[in-house]
Amino acid sequence: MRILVVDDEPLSRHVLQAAVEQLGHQWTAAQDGEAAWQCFNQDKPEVLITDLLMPEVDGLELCRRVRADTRAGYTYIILVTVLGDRHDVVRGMEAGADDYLIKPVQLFDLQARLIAAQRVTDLHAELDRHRAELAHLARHDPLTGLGNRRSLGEDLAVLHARSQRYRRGFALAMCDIDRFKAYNDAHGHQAGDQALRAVAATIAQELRGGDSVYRYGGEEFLLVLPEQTLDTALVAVERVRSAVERLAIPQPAAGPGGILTLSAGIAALGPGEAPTAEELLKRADAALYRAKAAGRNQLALAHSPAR
Ligand code: GH3
Ligand code: MG
Ligand code: MG
Repeated sequence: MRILVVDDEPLSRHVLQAAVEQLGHQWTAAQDGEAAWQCFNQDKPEVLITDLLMPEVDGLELCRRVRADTRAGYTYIILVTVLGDRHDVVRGMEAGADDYLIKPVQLFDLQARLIAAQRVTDLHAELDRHRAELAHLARHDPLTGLGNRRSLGEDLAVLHARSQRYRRGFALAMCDIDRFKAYNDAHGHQAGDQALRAVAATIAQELRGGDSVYRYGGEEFLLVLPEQTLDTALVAVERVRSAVERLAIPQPAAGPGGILTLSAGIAALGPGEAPTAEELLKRADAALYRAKAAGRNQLALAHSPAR
């Protein structure tokens, strides 16, 4: 494990360092609480072994700061104190320490504490992994790996608020695969899933930095294009449309030699315009409907009330 050893008395510190090293762990050392806090921030250690009484930032304060740190990973804290200051240990445990040792520290006692520390930090690492996995699952669509409807809602709210505050525009494009029901009917649902994955990957690949794509529904994808106007969004979405066409996925419903295509409706929020994100989505959806009605495999721009 990576262990940070803190003690203002050089001798105690060296004894601890030697013991930690003998037990096969890596260590860094600090001679006071403030230096320890800096070491902690640089390279969050798995274990902190700290003297309780130190000038200025003492062991208690260090415990509090470490526990207030919100980064992933758990630092197991062992307080070290002299027998006479034992009563301070309880305050230290309340401040976030996990265990304590009485000076002079015996190798055997340290070894036992570090076995417990390893178990606890391993458990926390596993919890962190599960938490990250859950957070990912909550925001992503399992089939395509794209952001899901929920993450779209969250991201769009942030973008919309920012656009209002800083008077920045953005564009949305609602894309929908053409005659996808027929594709499924002809090739089966599994092939349909594969086509969805291919289209999703292609859209993601065609987007430029700062733009994002979400799976809005079954065969619908929503592109979010910050800082874009209707005209510039049109160029970006046309790039996406033609890339999907170039995949040349056979689509029987499009006639002999037909391929799978995409239609899209684009809406943009001009700087200083006030519609809600929902209103903008509605406009993009209405434009998509017109693209479909006009024959599919094409884009349509939303009519904003101002235009
Ligand atoms: P249009 O050109 O008007 O958009 O026609 P469409 O057939 O694409 O539209 P419709 O809304 O009638 O059908 C969408 C189809 O998309 C129906 C459904 O079976 C298919 N679909 C939706 N989600 C999935 C999915 O996760 N996997 C597969 N394989 N198909 C899906
Ligand atoms: Mg469709
Ligand atoms: Mg649809």
